[in-house]
Amino acid sequence: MKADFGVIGLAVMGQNLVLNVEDKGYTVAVFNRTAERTKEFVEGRAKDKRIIPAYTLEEFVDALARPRKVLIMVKAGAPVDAVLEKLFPLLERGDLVIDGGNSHYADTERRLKEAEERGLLYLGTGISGGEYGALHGPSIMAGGHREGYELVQEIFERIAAVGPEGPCCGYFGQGSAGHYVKMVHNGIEYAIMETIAEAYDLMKRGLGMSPDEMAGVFSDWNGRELGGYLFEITERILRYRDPETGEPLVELILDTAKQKGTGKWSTQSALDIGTPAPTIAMAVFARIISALKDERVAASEVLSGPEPTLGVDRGEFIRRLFGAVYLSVIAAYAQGLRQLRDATAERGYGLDLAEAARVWMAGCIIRSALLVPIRKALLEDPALPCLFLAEPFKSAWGEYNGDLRWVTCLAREHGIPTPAMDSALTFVDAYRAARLPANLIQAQRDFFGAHTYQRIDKEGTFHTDWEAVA
Ligand code: NBP
Repeated sequence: MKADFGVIGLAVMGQNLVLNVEDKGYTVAVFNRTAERTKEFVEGRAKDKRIIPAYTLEEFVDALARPRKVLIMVKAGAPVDAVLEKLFPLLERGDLVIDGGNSHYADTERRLKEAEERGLLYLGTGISGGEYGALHGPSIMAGGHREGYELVQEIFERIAAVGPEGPCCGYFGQGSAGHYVKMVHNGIEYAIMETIAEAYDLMKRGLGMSPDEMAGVFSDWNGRELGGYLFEITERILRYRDPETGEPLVELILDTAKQKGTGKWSTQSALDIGTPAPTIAMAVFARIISALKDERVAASEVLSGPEPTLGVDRGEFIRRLFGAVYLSVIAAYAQGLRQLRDATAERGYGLDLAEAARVWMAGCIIRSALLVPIRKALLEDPALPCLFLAEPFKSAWGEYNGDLRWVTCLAREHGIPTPAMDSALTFVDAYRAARLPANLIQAQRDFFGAHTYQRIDKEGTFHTDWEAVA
């Protein structure tokens, strides 16, 4: 009997996806570069299941029913090319290769072309939800050959998480559309995580709250309109005690965060296409600064600043902190969705933004109650330039922007960095400013570089001999 589906790469994601697909009634062939890992898997978690181990790629390809459907779940970058170099020549016209890792979208474009030249189908597919999602229902963002998606649509719909508006998987368009949507998903994830970390810092250093007290605040917020996975896990993290010491584990963890690629790529692409994504960018830079631990410790001895204690009423601060966090989280989604809109125009993806909101409703890291009104706003106006222009976000801005101003002012007065919240506020303040000081920048550019400028009182392009006038 031949397998319905094949998976190459049996690390965390690969193993759990295999078990998820098998659980839905399919036979799965598996291969991993290191044979020991395959053996361990089939003798352990995969025992007595419809899982066929292969110890060479030839054996693996031979075990699959045609057209073959192969999912690659290996480390992004060179490992994907290493697998494809050996796999492509073994496949036949009409077979499908799915790269389910966090590949850079430019790599996906290149690999897709190569697959096409060989008569193969290719899907660059973002899979979110980590270990748990892979096993119980991830969010799946596919892009590439539509005929390829049709071959696996049924499997994807059966393994995906089910949200309030259907299975959380979708086809987003040609080329690298799927990996691009996943990359921006991760950018939004960075910004929400940074916002939550800033709220934690304000409560901890600013108000002197204990992890259990902060967990109570996150639990309350999680039940409100911004509730979602990242708020839920933050509460659970804050309540977790280290079995060895009995201390809250979070306080024993080193304060340096890694940024592995997708958040950085999301920001690089935002800069390339000229779309404003400052909150996502600040979240990446916040992680970069956190990694300078030794320098920060040394600087803390020589650079003075105010005491972090906020000295305000705790109840009032927490009430208003909610507004600040809520608007910052909306800013993260607003900027990510705007980036997808602009990428579609620039890269010709044909992305459906409401569909992205639907696919993010369950299974993925940025799932949130907010995605229901976000999708509704995008269905009403598919070309919506900024979420803050639509209800209920327009009213939320009106209701809470005073809180965001107050919280970030206090944070600045007391020397507690809140880059995500600050950038969310200045993003909207700049966006809603009918006149910005860029007129002066135009004048400066014309002064030193004769770059010319436009005027508000007449048509045309102008240059001034500023030295002469001065
Ligand atoms: P890893 O990203 O840790 O990759 C480990 C796998 O890559 C192993 O199967 C390893 O084989 C294989 N591999 C490597 Br490394 N170099 C190889 C090569 N030259 N040729 C063939 N295979 C090679 O696994 P993961 O955490 O399961 O993630 C898989 C993909 O999914 C990544 O792109 C990741 O970014 C993405 N992703 C991960 C998560 C998560 O929560 N972990 C969530 C969402 C997406 P070996 O056993 O022989 O070393």
